[in-house]
Amino acid sequence: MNAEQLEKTFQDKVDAEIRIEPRDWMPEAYRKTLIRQISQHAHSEIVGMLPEGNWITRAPSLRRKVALLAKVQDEAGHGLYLYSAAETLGVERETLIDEYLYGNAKYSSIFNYPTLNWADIGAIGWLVDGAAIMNQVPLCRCSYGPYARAMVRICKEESFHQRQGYEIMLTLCRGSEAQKAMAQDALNRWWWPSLMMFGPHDSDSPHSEQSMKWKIKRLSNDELRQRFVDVTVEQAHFLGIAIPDPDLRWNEERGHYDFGPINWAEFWDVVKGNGPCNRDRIRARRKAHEEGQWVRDAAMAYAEKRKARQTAAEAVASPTPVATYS
Ligand code: FAQ
Repeated sequence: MNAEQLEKTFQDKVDAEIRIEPRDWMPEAYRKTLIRQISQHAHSEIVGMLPEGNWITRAPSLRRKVALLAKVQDEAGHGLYLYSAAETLGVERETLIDEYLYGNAKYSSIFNYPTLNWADIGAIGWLVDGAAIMNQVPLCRCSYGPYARAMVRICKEESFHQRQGYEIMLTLCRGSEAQKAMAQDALNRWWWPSLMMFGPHDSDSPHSEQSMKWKIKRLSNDELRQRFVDVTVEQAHFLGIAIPDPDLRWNEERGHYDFGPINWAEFWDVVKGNGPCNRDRIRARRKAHEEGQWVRDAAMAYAEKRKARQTAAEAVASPTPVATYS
């Protein structure tokens, strides 16, 4: 088949909802787009451990500490599934990690904001994990098999994370006036950055059109953002706290909430590395990576030892046939 036929067969498969697997032919641009998106997603999960990790030692009770610890560990697991999915596309994990620690690979803008008090842990679970689920459930139907399969488990875990965050918010909102004020303050600070997580407007999103044609993305950035607003506003009403947006109102005609303009200058500034915590986040990740070198070395040495032992055992079990003379 020539390149054109290969491309057509590929697109026909995608259109027929047949998953693309690692050994299947795929256009180079599809492979590159997936490596970009999956690795950015993996980096986000790993950097995303930092804002909440900051509160593990200060959680207000043992139950809260255990739940937060489990959540942060889950994020590490998500990063690992995602790096593994990216590796099926023929790229080394070390290369990807180098690009984000020492190059300029992106990770989600949201993790460059600080967690100032315990209510922020509730707001992250409710809003950030809520936004993550909204964006990631459609990815379970992504055309690339390994990414879609990784997303199934990730979404189940994100769903638990969202609930634990909402439950923290509910507890604060049913507590003292001061606790409710903390919940409101956290919502005020996390609302707009959460809306930014979905990425630029569709008209300013260079990758969306092609990614939707390839069924990597199923819904556009703006569609997902609108779904998130519609669901979350009702949850805020239940909590009894106010979304910090004077333009927010139900639009009967559209059947959706209208909301005010997003500060895209702030978004791009954060993406370019100038958010409140970008430098701290990268510094913390580099330190953890460099201090963990001995663990990776030890794991590699152990794997090599095991392999050598296994090869030796196999040689004893099935010795090379020796020529016999009669
Ligand atoms: N931050 O053309 P588009 C989580 C970049 S995981 C930074 O629209 P695309 C779990 C974009 O990369 C959160 N950069 O791009 C958790 C592109 O740059 P490039 C992460 C952003 O790929 C919870 C440029 O702008 N989730 O939260 C952002 O079609 C709690 C143009 O944008 C995922 O990664 C942003 N927010 O759509 C963990 C989900 N938005 O590469 C711990 C998978 C856009 O050209 C605690 N990813 N950019 O240099 C996706 O769904 C997509 O990649 C989008 C962006 C929707 C993020």
